[in-house]
Amino acid sequence: MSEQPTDQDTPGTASHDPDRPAALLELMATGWAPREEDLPLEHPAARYRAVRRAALAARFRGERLVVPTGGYKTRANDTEYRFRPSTEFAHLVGSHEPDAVLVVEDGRSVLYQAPVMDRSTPAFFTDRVYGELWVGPRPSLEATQALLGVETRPLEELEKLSGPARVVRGYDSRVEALFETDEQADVELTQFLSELRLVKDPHEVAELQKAVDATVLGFEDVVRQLGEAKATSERWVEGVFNLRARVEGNDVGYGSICAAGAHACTLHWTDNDGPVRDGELILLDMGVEGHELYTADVTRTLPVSGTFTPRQREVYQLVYEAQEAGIAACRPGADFLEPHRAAMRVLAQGLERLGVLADAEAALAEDAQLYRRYTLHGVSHMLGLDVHDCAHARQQTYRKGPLEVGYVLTVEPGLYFQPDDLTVPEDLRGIGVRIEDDIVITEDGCRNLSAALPRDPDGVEEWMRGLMA
Ligand SMILES: [Mn+2]
Repeated sequence: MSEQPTDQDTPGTASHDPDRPAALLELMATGWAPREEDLPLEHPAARYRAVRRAALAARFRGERLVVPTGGYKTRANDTEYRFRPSTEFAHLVGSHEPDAVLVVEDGRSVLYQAPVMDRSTPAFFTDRVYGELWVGPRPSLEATQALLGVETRPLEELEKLSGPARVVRGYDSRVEALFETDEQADVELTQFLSELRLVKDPHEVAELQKAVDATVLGFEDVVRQLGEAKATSERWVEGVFNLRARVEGNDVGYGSICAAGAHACTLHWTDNDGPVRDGELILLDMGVEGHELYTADVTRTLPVSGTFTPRQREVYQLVYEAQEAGIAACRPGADFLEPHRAAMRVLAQGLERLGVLADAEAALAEDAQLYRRYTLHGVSHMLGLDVHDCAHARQQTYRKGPLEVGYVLTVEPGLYFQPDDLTVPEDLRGIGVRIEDDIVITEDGCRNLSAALPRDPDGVEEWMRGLMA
């Protein structure tokens, strides 16, 4: 008798999976009720995405444009990271299915996506990455088309396409290999899509507001649980915020920075494994990514005890005034860098008062910029689906361009006195403060989406008292 045939080496199975005898495979393939499905109503974002696709088609008239969402990324061996659609794809389509691809051609959009699995073949229960018995049912093509308002076809039909195309690269090498592409042409496509995201439409601003509102709840949770953080570590703070992010939204929009004490001076402190102590500050840079993947990006620097020491308050007040100057510079037509310059002037002058800089004006000189030893980073970046949104936009439209109505950007000045910096007074060493808000440019100036979280030092203390009581 020969051995039972098994599917041990088929894709999506693991070395520890038990053998599957043919009789079992046969049994599993039958006896399932047909799936019944009510078609969903069109998603409120669908009409906005249609406008974006139309703008894309108009820019590259007569060409084939290919926007993949990307696939699962391996964390280790046979475990994958949670899937997140590519930003370009999310902006234009909104499906959350892996491996899907948008093709825009002659003004017509087609979404190629994996259909519901055929249960007469074993993959639906043997494939632990895609098998619907492992990971749950996926939406049908009909439901996806109804929800998103885009013609949706089986993914395998994509492979019939070939010839020249512009492709958003970096997400799906199999899709890139299907077409004749040109690197420069592809860069132009990615660049255009980045610039298309600069102005947020009303639906996007509303989504950003939802992400910010959830973030505010997360900050409140953290303050309520500072006692637990003191008993454990910064990790408690990270965990509490993660909980809120997963319940209210999709995830955190970036690795939370929960930096107590001198960790605040490490700009991207994400180990979050240090102690949380009374008498120190804790810098929290955290943002919820909402269900449509727009993310907040908010920073508050809080006294762990609920009350600033006089020296902490002095530094905090200075950063607050710098942020006020930065926000005041946010209006249509202003340079993107104007909030930065305004905040840096305030910080440099304050650093002179604190005895850190000998001469603010000299430090501000273009060919010196000595204040940057303590300010470290720029004050603004665009915010949207990506925390650093529109990253492929050209300099003339982003960093060297004017602010326009509908832009959403952060204003986030900071001061960082490294614990071993001999150029600063001893009692300032180890203090790091950043305040960051999410600002939308409006006709008459700007609106602070994160204004619900107090920023001024008295307001912060009062807000904390209310939550810690
Ligand atoms: Mn930021």
